[in-house]
Amino acid sequence: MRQNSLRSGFALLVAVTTLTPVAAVDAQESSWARFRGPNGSGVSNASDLPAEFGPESGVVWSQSVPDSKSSPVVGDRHVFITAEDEGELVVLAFDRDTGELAWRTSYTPSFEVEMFPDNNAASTTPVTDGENVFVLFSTFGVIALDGEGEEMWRLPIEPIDNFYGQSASPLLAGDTLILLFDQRQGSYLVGLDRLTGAETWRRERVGRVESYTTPVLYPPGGDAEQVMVVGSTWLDSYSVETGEPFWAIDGFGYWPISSPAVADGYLLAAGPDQAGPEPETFEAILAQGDADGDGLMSRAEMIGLERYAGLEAHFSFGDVDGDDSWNADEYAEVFVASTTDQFGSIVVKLPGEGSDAEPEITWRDVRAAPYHATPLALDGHGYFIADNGIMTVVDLANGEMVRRDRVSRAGMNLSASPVVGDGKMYLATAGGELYVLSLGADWEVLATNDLGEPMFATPALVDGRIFVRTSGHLYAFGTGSN
Ligand SMILES: [Ca+2]
Ligand SMILES: [Ca+2]
Repeated sequence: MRQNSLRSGFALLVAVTTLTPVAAVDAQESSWARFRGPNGSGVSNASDLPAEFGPESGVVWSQSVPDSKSSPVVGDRHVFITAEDEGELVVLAFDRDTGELAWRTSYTPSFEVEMFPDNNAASTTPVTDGENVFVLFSTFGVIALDGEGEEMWRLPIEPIDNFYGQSASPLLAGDTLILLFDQRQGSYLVGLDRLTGAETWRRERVGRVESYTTPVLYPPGGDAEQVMVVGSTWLDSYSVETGEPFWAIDGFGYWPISSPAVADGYLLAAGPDQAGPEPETFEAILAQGDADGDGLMSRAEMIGLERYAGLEAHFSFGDVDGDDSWNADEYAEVFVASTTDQFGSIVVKLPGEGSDAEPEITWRDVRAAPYHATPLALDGHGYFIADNGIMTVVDLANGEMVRRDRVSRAGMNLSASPVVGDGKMYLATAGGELYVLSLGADWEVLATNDLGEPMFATPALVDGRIFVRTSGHLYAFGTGSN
């Protein structure tokens, strides 16, 4: 499905029920409110977290859950997850202490969206203000549920036109729920009132095409003024209050998947390397393969050429108008992207509060860059972990790489993002191993835990608990001492 125009974005706002005002969001010291916890940093203040655990050890509670890619979030009372389960869009709330299912609510998709098979409508992670939870299903829209699972409001969306499927998760800045919809045409960032779903502001992202990243706030504390978006080639800063743009710098990769992280005045980002062999001109491709002579390369014509036989799964990526053919303009976008050198692991020095200085890219390395995993910054070090488990540690202040090494000699398949708590880093892999590492330039593997099932969700670390979602289970692990 392709949309010629998505400028209308959200459809009608419906079903605004009478609300009891809920206290404004506070610091939430003991929650894990959104994708990768506090401001998406991946860094928890939790202590007493175990290093060794698994299905048979360290289990505080566990539950069977349907498979989907979204990550668990933890509010004051509940652990929330979403799933697409047998055609239904599902929100599940578990008692944080006992694991008991508190409630389950489900929705029927409003439409179908063509997306990459690894993805589904429940790939974005919810956000909680501690009590209520806000979810985004890419075949439905935004839903706000209170702590009892009662619907507060809903906001249908129109289909988002991006190749892999909507992946940017919602976030909260005070009373504003912020959502990023980057797509082939008609990208936008929108702020909604947390309590009513009413649109507070909307910013069209002209010239910005698809991305899959979740924004972060800056400064990272409760007084955030800016929301920062790493999109295709651009890092944009907007006012949290009005959506007005503050500044933008380019130099980032096309179609980024890995989300940015902010700490200590630095932003870390990673863009995937799209570069293939030296690209041919569209004319040259037509000359070889345009069998019907219509000046377009159909999917069949394209993959009929030996050089492009492996392209089938990604053919739609370039097919902006959805006619199952590539024209010269569509190819040009792929061509440009595949020749860019604007990718890799990137460190940006951000202007201090109240400063007129320009943000500046202070470090970049195209080797071993993460494709999926969000970087992490802590104690002056930046950590970038490639999907194959090669970890690069950078000294943020002087922009020097201090170490690059493999987490596992056995190989690794990492889609989830690293998280840190109690002085340990946790890496959940698609292979079912959950690695636990010490930190710093001298990091070492402390434990390799076999969870027995693939993990694509990023764990949540709160109050002596590690909440891990596998393809079939949600676990709360602890040391047994709390
Ligand atoms: Ca043709
Ligand atoms: Ca086309």
